[in-house]
Amino acid sequence: DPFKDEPSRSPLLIPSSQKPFNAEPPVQLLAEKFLTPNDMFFVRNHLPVPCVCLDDYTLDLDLSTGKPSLTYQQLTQNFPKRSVTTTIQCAGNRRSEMVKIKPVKGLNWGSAAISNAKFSGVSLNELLQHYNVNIDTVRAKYIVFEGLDVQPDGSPYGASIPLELARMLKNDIIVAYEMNGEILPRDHGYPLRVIIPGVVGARQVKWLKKIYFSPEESTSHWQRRDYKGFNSSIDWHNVDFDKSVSISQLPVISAICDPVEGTELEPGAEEVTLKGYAWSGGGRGIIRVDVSADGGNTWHEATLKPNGQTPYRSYAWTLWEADIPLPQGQSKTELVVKAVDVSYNVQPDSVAGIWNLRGCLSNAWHRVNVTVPS
Ligand code: MTE
Ligand code: MO
Repeated sequence: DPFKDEPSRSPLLIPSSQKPFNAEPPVQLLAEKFLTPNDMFFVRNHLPVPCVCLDDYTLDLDLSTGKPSLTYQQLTQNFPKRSVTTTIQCAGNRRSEMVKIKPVKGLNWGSAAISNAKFSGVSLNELLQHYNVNIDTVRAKYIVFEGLDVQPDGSPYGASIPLELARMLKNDIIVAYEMNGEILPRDHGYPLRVIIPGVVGARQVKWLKKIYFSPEESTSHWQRRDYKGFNSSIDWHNVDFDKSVSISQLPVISAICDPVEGTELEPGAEEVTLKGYAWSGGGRGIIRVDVSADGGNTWHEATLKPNGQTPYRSYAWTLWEADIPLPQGQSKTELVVKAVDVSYNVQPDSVAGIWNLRGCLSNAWHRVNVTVPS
């Protein structure tokens, strides 16, 4: 059984698959803490979790500079420790809402395939400088990352981002060995994982083994045949993955974490308190969160909890809260949230127009139905 050495996990996590292990925390817990505790951080594994022995481990930078690979010890001790607090989101977060329009292929994620943590490690740029590589002048088009987790045919999990994007983010990309001040947990990539803030989870390769530059994208299944967007009329008989751009920076999203779908509020309640998250890719900060207690007819502004970051380098989510009046004399109502990022990007109002066969990028207004007994 390739899954016999899996790490132990919190019983609070809600699995969407066991082998490989995939799970999200209870959504109400997400909005409670700005930094998601490590054992509550969502888990997205495509393959068995590799068992890494540090004695045999090196990080290989295939840069033809003649300098040897680095050991874990060298990486953790010979470079300054850099940190970034960032939200990681799976492209399939909130997929379960797309499924209601038409079936899609993928794990049936609710709204919690997203979490936020402080990652610490070595700056990618400083690592490259150690190899005398200047990321601004290196001749290539992509930077490729490979993990130690392998498919039955021996090929590893791999991902890439355009070098242009890596250059923009060069001081913010880190090779992390710590998560929230603890040693990186096995489920999240022990011993090393690349953190590319503002970019989809799929490119932030865990159990990092190799980094190299290439004239083309990673040839992995997940780069070439997955994690891409399509219009709603494309289905499996007419899909052409080569024609679609790989997802990297993510669009603006938000969700109500509390109350959850189907909650029965206090009899005769006149107000409701909503809590949730809002986030946008590319470091675009959240400038406004609108909430409604009548299905989107009337809007109120939620109170944003500052994430301590600046508007164009805002990698962490913004948690928000709102006390808003409930429509009176109605036994049920729909709570809604939508967020606006610093580029004034907004979320689409409904799922139908953004449906796609893989159920990625599900960022429509988030709706939660509650009842109010009289
Ligand atoms: N890296 C490796 N090596 N193998 C994987 O299966 N999954 C990716 C990414 N990095 C994956 C990986 C995907 S799709 C996501 S969403 C994130 O890891 C999830 O990170 P997490 O499990 O730490 O939340
Ligand atoms: Mo993902």
